[in-house]
Amino acid sequence: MLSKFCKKRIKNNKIIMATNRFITLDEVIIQRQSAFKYAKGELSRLLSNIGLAAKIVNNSINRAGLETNILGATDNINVQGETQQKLDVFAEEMFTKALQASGMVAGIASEEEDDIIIFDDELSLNSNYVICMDPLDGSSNIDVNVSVGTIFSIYRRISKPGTKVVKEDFLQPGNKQVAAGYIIYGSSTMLVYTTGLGTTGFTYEPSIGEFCMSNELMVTPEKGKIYSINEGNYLKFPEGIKRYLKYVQEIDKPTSRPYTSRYIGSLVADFHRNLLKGGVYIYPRTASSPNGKIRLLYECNPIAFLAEQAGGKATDGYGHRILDIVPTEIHQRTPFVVGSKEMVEKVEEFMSEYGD
Ligand code: AHM
Ligand code: MG
Repeated sequence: MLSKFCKKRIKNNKIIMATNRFITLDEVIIQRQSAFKYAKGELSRLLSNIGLAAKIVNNSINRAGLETNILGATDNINVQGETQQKLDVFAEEMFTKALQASGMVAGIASEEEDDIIIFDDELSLNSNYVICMDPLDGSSNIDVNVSVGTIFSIYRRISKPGTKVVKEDFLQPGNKQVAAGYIIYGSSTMLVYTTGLGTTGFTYEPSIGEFCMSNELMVTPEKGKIYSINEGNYLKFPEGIKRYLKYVQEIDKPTSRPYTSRYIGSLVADFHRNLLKGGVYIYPRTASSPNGKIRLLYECNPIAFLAEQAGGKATDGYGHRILDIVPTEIHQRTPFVVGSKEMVEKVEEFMSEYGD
């Protein structure tokens, strides 16, 4: 749901989609920090450091075809049972270093690590924030020059500053996020983030090495015509999803059906396109993956927060708002339906009528 802040800005016609001067990420973060309810400088520094790591990773991704040591798989299998790509490992290292250097983060939960990473230098121990991240989402697309992304989610820790962070600091529901965002390494590189006052997009300008504001307030269409799902899994889908797919493929002029199928296989890229154009991304549970594939902490929650802040919706397809799910495990998975409000609600309707 759009916040009062966004509605007021839309009403007063204060949305500037493209500015006539370059306003950088750092400038915007500082301008907006007065609206933040906790200590002002901390989150700003943290977001700024995420921007810095994004530039370093972006640089390597752009040069991936030319670097001999950066493409391809490592010998490691991560906690998800997936082979780690070299760029997965590199991106994780860059983000971890930048976050520790900010001195504002006490620990990280990452897709690539079995357990939480605890920072125990004095500055980090005394800091207030923890991060959940997927350093490089869409890994299977790295080697073939298709868009990938980084996803992050920021929480205030529950444990006392001055002590080491514990798992419970990360097992908070998504509605407790203080900020979240992603970086998409695509035809251009963009950083999109929210602190609960709308969703804002920045485009990387390589000539000055800065992220510049390009989408001040991103508002997603209430309905769209794009559906994104891995249809290769069709036979394993719940009955509700099979029926929904039949519905979107039917010819019906008044509702602009059939819809268009678009699936990149990088959540960040599929979500980003749907956010701008209107659409729905679905990763349901399947017969072989009863909890779906997408991870709650560092994929679903941040994307759900951004979606809601842009006027969209995110559920598990069974009537539960993603942001209200209380996690019990760091690498917990959940079925995921996210995007334009009316489209998500339609999927919910089919799921409640036909179920699994
Ligand atoms: P990853 O974080 O290991 O890359 O996995 C998550 C990705 C999502 O970005 C994407 O939407 C999905 O997995 C694609 O999965 P599939 O190949 O099963 O369609
Ligand atoms: Mg991922």
